[in-house]
Amino acid sequence: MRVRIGESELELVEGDITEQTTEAIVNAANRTLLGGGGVDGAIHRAGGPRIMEECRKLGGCNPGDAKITIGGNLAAPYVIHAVGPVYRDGKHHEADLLAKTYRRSLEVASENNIETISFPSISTGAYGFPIDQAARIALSTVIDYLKSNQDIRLVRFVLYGRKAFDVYANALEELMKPPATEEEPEQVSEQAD
Ligand code: AR6
Repeated sequence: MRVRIGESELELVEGDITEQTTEAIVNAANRTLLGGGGVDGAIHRAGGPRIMEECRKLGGCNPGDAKITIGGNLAAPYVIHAVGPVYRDGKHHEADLLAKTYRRSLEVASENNIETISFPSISTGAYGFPIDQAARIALSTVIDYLKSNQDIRLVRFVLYGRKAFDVYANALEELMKPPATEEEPEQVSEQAD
């Protein structure tokens, strides 16, 4: 699934983030930047030890922020290591932090003249963020960014498995719907007395 946002494209695919040939892929990292499971484990396994060598020099990364390294043996020349929020109960600024994580990743890409970038579904694995909500936040943050920044030509979400893909595809369809017109009759609800 692919939509146009201004001059840029936003694409959803089902697949493995480590196989993407965009200029950058985003890692769903943790604040140490010293590796872990899920996307993080897969990226370091496929990319080899040179990525970790650079990560060690970065001094960690706060949730909501992102830092860049080389891509090592990956097809993508760069990895942007982004730290999403751990989901607790939705009342600890998780939504704001998740949006910030996507925004910061895109800013880091722009600062490094990166025009094509692939994201995984940050925070929806080990960090437990409900994927329906995370998909809406991820997509709307990227759409807003692309509307005001033309330097990034392609943003691809790489969803792991059919289920995750469908959740993102439904969320994107909803977000791309034109807003309801004002002429629509208002819903009159019956008041119980
Ligand atoms: N390609 C694309 N998506 C993947 C892949 C892959 N190869 N592998 C898993 N996913 P997670 P988080 C999906 O746990 O929730 C690590 O230990 C997965 O199905 O990788 O942000 C870090 O070091 C899920 O939907 O990231 C941190 O400690 C999504 O990617 C912690 O996990 C994210 O799952 C970060 O947790």
